[in-house]
Amino acid sequence: MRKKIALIGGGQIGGVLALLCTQKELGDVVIIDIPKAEGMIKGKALDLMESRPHDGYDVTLTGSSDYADIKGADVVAITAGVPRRPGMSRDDLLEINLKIITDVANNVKKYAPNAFVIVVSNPLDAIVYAFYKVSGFKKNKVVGMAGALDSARFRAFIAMETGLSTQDVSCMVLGGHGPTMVPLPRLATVGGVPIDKLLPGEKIEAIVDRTRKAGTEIVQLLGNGSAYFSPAASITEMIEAYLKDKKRVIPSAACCEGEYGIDGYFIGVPCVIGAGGIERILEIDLTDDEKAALNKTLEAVKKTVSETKL
Ligand code: A3D
Repeated sequence: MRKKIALIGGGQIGGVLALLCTQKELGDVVIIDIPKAEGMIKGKALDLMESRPHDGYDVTLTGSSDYADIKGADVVAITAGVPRRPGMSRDDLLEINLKIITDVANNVKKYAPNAFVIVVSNPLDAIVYAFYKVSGFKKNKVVGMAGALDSARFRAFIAMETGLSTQDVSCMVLGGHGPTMVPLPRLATVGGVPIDKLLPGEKIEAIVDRTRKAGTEIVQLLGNGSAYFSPAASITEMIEAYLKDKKRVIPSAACCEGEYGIDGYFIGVPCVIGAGGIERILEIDLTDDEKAALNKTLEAVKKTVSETKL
């Protein structure tokens, strides 16, 4: 039997995510949105159904505003909410997206209690925490997508600056999904070669800075929303890792209980994603500077989480 993937929110990210999940034949896709947007998501689902003959994929897509349609979903990816506009920080979205995630969490708990849930709505670190608290799901079944995207951006910039293949770039970004995130250039390599052998120090610093601000760079260019192709690709990678039990190591916002000295917060750490969901958090030794940066990002995460009052 095919797997079932529920996408809560069928906007910019949700639409591209539906396309990527079907092109990879990861499972049947149900897109849920508010009643006002039902025509739009039914239209996207039908449009994708009609592109099946070209690509030859056999999964089905449907759009609905009735949560009963996510019944028994194996994976739930949540992009419901509002995105940033120029001049807004991710934290500016908290009030509205918190109300939405509370409603979504209650419905996911009711209809898809065994799903692996990937939260994407911003401010990510607080919204994933809120989903966890409201749903009561086990910590291995709830994760925030952020590190996959932040690391992909870091990788893309390294590839762009070195002129080498993105495929060979490996790197990691830890911490909260915001300006205090912690890219780790010390661990970045291209085909196993450390990047400080390929790029001068000031270029590496510029890449790190651009990575931290990459979301805002896209918001400013688009003018009416935030990035959606790369977030959708990052979510797809996580869904695939879970459904295919790939044991991928993907930086993700996971609930730490003692790892990295963090307790009870979701924050970006290297995670093993397989059939058990977040199967393991990998702990690596950090330098004093990296530890200080992680503490700073933790303070930022604690601040937004405290505003959820959960
Ligand atoms: P957008 O295109 O506006 O889509 C959001 C969709 O959610 C819309 O179709 C809404 O109708 C729908 N929605 C609103 N309320 C509900 C509800 N109660 N139930 C179901 N659906 C609802 O936004 P987008 O797709 O560009 O972005 C979605 C979210 O992802 C935003 O909060 C962004 O800030 C966030 N985002 C996160 C990242 C990360 O890396 C964490 C990256 C990019 C965007």
